[in-house]
Amino acid sequence: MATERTLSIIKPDATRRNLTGKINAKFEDAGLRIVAQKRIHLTKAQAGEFYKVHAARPFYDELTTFMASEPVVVQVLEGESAIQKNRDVMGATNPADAAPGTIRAEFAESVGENSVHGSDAPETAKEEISFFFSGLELVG
Ligand code: RTP
Ligand code: MG
Repeated sequence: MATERTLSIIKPDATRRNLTGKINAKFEDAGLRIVAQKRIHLTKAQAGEFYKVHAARPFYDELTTFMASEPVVVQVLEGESAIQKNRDVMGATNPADAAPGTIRAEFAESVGENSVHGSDAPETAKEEISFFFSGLELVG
């Protein structure tokens, strides 16, 4: 197993309900270390750029409007197999399908407003980390 880094976003439905600490505790309990973190308010254009892979999907406009609706917390998580570990802690996209104890099972409001984002592969993790963080913000 290798130490990896992944990009996580605590989405507006969760920041609005003041759940950042509870969600961060789930990451830390799973062995993930928060090595960078900041609170930002995306424009709709920035949200659209971040989620451009979904541009043709019917939920794209709803998703990017939601992601720009209120501040988010963007963070870099580090640990052994961090990408998969983070997705395991997040749970399934639709909270109705998410395993008990996962972030989405406990906190998500709907398939769209599902509290967290996590990178899905090493290449996307690298791209998504550099989308939000400069080298200076990332301690080695
Ligand atoms: P994410 O990218 O946010 O970590 O979530 P994911 O991999 O589990 O899901 P993905 O298929 O990449 O979808 C990205 C986000 O789009 C919203 N979505 N809405 N209304 C819908 O049917 C629908 N489907 C997806 C969710 O916010 C999902 O996390
Ligand atoms: Mg995804």
